[in-house]
Amino acid sequence: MGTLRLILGDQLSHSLTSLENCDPKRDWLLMAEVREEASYVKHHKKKIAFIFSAMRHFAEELRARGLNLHYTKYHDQDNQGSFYGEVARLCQRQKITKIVVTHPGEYRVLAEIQSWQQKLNIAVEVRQDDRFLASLEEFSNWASGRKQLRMEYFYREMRKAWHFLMDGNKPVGDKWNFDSANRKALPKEMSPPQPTKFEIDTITQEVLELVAKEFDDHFGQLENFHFAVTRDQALVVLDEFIAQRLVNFGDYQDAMVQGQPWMYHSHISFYLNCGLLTPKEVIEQAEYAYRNGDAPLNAVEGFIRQVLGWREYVRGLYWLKMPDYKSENFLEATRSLPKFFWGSHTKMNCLHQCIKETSENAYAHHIQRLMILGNFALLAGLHPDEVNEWYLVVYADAYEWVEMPNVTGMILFADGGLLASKPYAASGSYINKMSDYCKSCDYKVKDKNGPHACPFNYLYWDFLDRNKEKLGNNPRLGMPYRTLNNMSDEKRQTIQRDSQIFFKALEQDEKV
Ligand code: FAD
Ligand code: DLZ
Ligand code: SF4
Repeated sequence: MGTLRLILGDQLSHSLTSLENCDPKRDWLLMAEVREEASYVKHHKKKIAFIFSAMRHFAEELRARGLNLHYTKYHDQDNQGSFYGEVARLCQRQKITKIVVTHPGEYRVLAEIQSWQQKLNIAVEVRQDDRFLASLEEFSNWASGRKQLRMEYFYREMRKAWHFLMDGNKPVGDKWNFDSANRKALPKEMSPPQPTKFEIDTITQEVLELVAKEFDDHFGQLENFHFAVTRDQALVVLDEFIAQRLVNFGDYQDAMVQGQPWMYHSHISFYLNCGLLTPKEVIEQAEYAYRNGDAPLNAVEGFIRQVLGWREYVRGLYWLKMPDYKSENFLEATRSLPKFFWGSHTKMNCLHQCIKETSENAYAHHIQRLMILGNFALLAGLHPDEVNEWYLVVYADAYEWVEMPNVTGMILFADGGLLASKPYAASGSYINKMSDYCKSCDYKVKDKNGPHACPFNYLYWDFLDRNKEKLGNNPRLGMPYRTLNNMSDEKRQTIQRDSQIFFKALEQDEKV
């Protein structure tokens, strides 16, 4: 007579609530590599390899703690292929009187778990996930009665509640946000350090072989796998970020350089999201670096805002708005995802570089995801379902709770402005300012129209024109709409014509 404690692949934390008051003699822990999770979308090969390897390493640590763990490997003969199948199998084999699980990260998994009590006739307890700094109830209380849910205000409340970067009641430096200092292009003479890399051990090697065999038709490259797969290794990634890159994180947060996928970013989202690191320890280390004089305030505040602000905020928003959030499509976008998102060539160098790096690394930094890939998806009117699926597939840090608000809310404005006060739309000149991609592009960023013009230039105006009814009254778009309204009919027609030629070529699968 014992409790079954299910640990999911993104719950690799020893402090997990589902492990509290575990009886090592009577309780069973269950971890399972299941086909359903690995293929409900066709995750990037590196993402599957990372999760399976991190799961197997975590399982070893649980066993070393003397806990009773049942671990189902992908190739195990009796593997039932789903969480439910594996839970039901263990319930049949052991005398299980209760199932305990920490709140999962995805709505579909929660709905599934909530059905088990009836199906198995065993009590199911879902415990809070206290690895986040705001509980779902706290977020919901904050959101209650507000018309707009701006991250900035939530972030300030979190700073006060947790007393991060505060001097008494005031924010350190007398300002909540130093973002205006964080928009520099990378000077030519600067070269960001290489990311922290780890050797492949026997566990990872076995997993790499499994993925190569079973998921060969999935997107992305498996070669050059160097992710951390244990907490100790993830802590090394964090330490090296704080010591080597945090100092420049703020200044070059928005910069993009061809051949430099990692820049001065932290590369810790993989580890935060699967539980190898906690947001609290990450923020504390960054604040310590500032207090110690090792990193400037614009960098440290900028970094803490991402983890304490954006990360907690998108999770709160996801759970507040699901399941309806999944079907939001405010701008009524319908276009299919172009094939080049899956790796075939595009002449648009910015997109080509970001997709190539995504395929190689299962990673792209924020501004690539937002202002190149996301910007194109917005301007081209790609359907939210297809864009959401792509982002969920291709990044090793992607789980629906964090991916969907970023896609539906941040890049596609599909929630009608719940998350963002205006769409993040930009023409080629922004990309040219923040990157060196345009120098090696077939298109000319300075040309506004015609066959050689940068497509972002005419698509930007076409997007505003197409969506005038829905966006024309947005106070933050006053300037561009005034410019659009002052354009001659001839200019507008040229923009429309170029956009139509471009979209037709996309539809006919021509190389654009
Ligand atoms: P850094 O730039 O070093 O930032 C530090 C940390 O802040 C990140 O590790 C992350 O935990 C957090 N963070 C930063 N921005 C965000 C954000 N907008 N939302 C939530 N957390 C944030 N992040 C994911 O973790 N998983 C996703 O599936 C994901 N999908 C995204 C999709 C789109 C369209 C966009 C625009 C952003 C997405 N992000 C996602 C947010 C962000 O791009 C990544 O967290 C970041 O690039 C991860 O790299 P890093 O660890 O080097 O981050
Ligand atoms: C992403 C993923 C994959 C690819 N495979 C597994 C798996 O086989 N077993 C598992 O427990 N978790 C896996 N995960 C992570 C889950 O998808 C994640 O835990 C849920 O989406 C809940 O957030
Ligand atoms: Fe991208 Fe346009 Fe620059 Fe080419 S010219 S890299 S398409 S922004």
